[in-house]
Amino acid sequence: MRIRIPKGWEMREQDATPETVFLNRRQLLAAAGLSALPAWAQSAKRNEAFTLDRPITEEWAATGYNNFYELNPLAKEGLAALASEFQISPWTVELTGQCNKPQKLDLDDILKKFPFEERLYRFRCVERWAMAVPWTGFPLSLLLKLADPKPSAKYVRFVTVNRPNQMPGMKQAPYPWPYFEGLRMDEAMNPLTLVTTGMYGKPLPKQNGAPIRLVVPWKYGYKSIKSIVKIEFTSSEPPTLWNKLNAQEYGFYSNIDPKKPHPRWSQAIEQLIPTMQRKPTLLYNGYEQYVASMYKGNEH
Ligand SMILES: Nc1nc2c(c(=O)[nH]1)N[C@H]1C(S)=C(S)[C@@H](COP(=O)(O)O)O[C@H]1N2
Ligand SMILES: [Mo]
Repeated sequence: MRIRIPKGWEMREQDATPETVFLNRRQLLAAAGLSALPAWAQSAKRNEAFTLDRPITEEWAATGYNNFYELNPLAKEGLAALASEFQISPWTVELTGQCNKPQKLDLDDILKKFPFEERLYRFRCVERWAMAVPWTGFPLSLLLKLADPKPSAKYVRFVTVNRPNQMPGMKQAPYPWPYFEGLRMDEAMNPLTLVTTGMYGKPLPKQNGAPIRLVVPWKYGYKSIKSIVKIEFTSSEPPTLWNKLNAQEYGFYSNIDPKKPHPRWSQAIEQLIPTMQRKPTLLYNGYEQYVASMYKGNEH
C-alpha cells in the first residue's frame, strides 16, 4: 500500500501550524502584543448558565442609546460625544462603612484580582426600552467580601463619580448629584448582581458607565449605577436618587413586574432597541428562579 504524503500546498492550515491556528484572531493579536483588549477581557469566558430568549442587541444600539443623566439628562443618543472630557483613568473605588476592612482599590487591582466572565443578560429600563447585552464582569459579592462586612451591614450604598466639569449634564439639571443607589445586603450578595467593566468583549464605553458599573438584571435599569467610586455598607436602607426625586414613581426595590404599572404607564410590555419590537415583560425580567426567594411580595 502506498501512503500518499500531501504536498505542502495541499496541507490544511492546522497541520502546518499546530498551535497558532487554534487560537482565534483575538488571541493571536494578544499573543503578538497587538491587541487593544486588556487581559481581563481576553480571559473572560462566557458563562453558559445565562441564556437569552431574544437575540443579543446590536452593539451600536446598546452603546448608542443610553441613560446617563450626568452626560445629558434630556437625550439618549449622542452621549459618547459628550463624554470626551470624562477621565476614567486613574480610577479608585472605595469600600467603606460597616466593615472590618475598609479600603480603596485601584481599578487596575480590581482588573487583576477577580475572575472575569461574560454573561448574557436581559436589561430593562423603567421607561420600557429593553436590550440583551454580553457584559464582562464578576459577582459583586466577591468585591464586598474583601471588605469583610460587619453583621450590622444590612444594606449597600453606591455612589457615582462627582465631576461636573467633565460631565456636562450635571450642570444642566438640578439633581441631587452625585447619583446614588442602593441594594439590600442579600440582593448585593446575590450571584446575579454583577460588577461590570466591559461589554461586547471590550472595555465599557464611557456612556455605558466606564470604567466600572453595576448590572442588576432583575431590577429596572436605574438600579444599575454607572461609574462607581464608592460602596458603603450601611445598617439602614440608603436613600436612592430616583426615590428622592419621586417616591410615588420609584421605590427602593424596583423589581421588574409586568403586573405592577408605573403610575403613568403599563409595564406589561417592553420594547427591544433598536427596532422597538414589543415583547411581554417577564416577572423579575425572567430571573425569578434566582431571586424570587429573597422577596415576600410587598417590596416595591
Ligand atoms: N450614574 C448613573 N447611573 C445610571 C444612570 C444615570 O443617569 N447615572 N441611568 C440609569 C438608567 S435609568 C438606566 S436605564 C441605565 C442605562 O444603562 P445603559 O446606558 O448602559 O443602557 O443606567 C442607569 N445607571
Ligand atoms: Mo432607565
